[in-house]
Amino acid sequence: MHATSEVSSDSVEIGVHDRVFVLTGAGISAESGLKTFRDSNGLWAGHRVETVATPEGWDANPELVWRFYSQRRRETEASLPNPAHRALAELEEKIDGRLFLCTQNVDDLHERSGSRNMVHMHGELFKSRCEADCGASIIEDRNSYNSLTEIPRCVCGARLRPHIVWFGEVPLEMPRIQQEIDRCSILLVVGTSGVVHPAASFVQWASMRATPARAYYIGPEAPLNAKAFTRILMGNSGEKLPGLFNVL
Ligand code: BV8
Ligand code: ZN
Repeated sequence: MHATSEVSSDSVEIGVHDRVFVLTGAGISAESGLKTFRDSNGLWAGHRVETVATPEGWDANPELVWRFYSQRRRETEASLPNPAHRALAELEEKIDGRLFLCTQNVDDLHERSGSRNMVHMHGELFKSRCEADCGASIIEDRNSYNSLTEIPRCVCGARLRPHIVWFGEVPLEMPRIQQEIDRCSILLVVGTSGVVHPAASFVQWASMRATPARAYYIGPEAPLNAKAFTRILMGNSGEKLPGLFNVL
């Protein structure tokens, strides 16, 4: 009696010609100890999202915004990648070049796990840029700024702001993201509530094509856009992702 390759119901088969597009959200970093937006139910460190993650909030109180992002820099530095981040980096390695990762997260846990072919569509916590768009390059910045006198300045004299896409601002790398969605055959969405657009529409874009992609969602609760997925695999990503992929 030869062993049949027992494929559990919760496994995602990846064929030799499959291209995988992965979208991750705050949920993939939850098991690393970083709060999700929903856990803070819209209140981040006691602040309303609108106050600390919008251009209006920045204009009204840049010191508060820098204090908020400085605190998240410290929290992220103290956190470690979890098995979900590592599983995606290993899959990228295994199907070399056929995996593209788009994260909504501003933490660097994917990079620290070895992911390479990726974009941060909502910016990066450890980068700052000139608020006057003077042409100076975006800088790597791990500093904390906790008072008005500390707000960093660009060479042109304008203030440096977090390199983060706030609500009402245009996400980064959209043309490349669109291109990768158009050519993927598998869309994997991990740990995002499906509330914020345009990220929440990616599954529609991938399944409304002439040749729809297979779309899987992994998380402990169904996202808002659940019905657009081929399959919902319920559970924490740190437990579900390792061993999930059946690479042919
Ligand atoms: C734009 C950086 C135009 C900040 C972020 C009305 C209708 C539709 C849209 C709009 C509207 N009014 C305004 C808009 C546009 C707006 C929007 O969508 N608003 C929402 C609130 C309605 N969007 C924008 O402004 C965007 N820009 O639209 O520009 C445009 C459009 C297309 C093309 C060109 C131009 C810009 C939005 C970016 C805002 N910045 N982040 C920072 O981090 O400081 S958004 C931020 O919240 C995240 O990055 C993420 O994108 C979003 C939601 O967070 P999630 O990642 O989903 O996390 P959440 O807490 O919500 O959910 C966690 C999930 O994890 C849960 O499902 C949970 O079950 C799961 N989970 C928990 N534990 C685990 C787990 N999963 C796995 N394992 C676990 N262990
Ligand atoms: Zn400048």
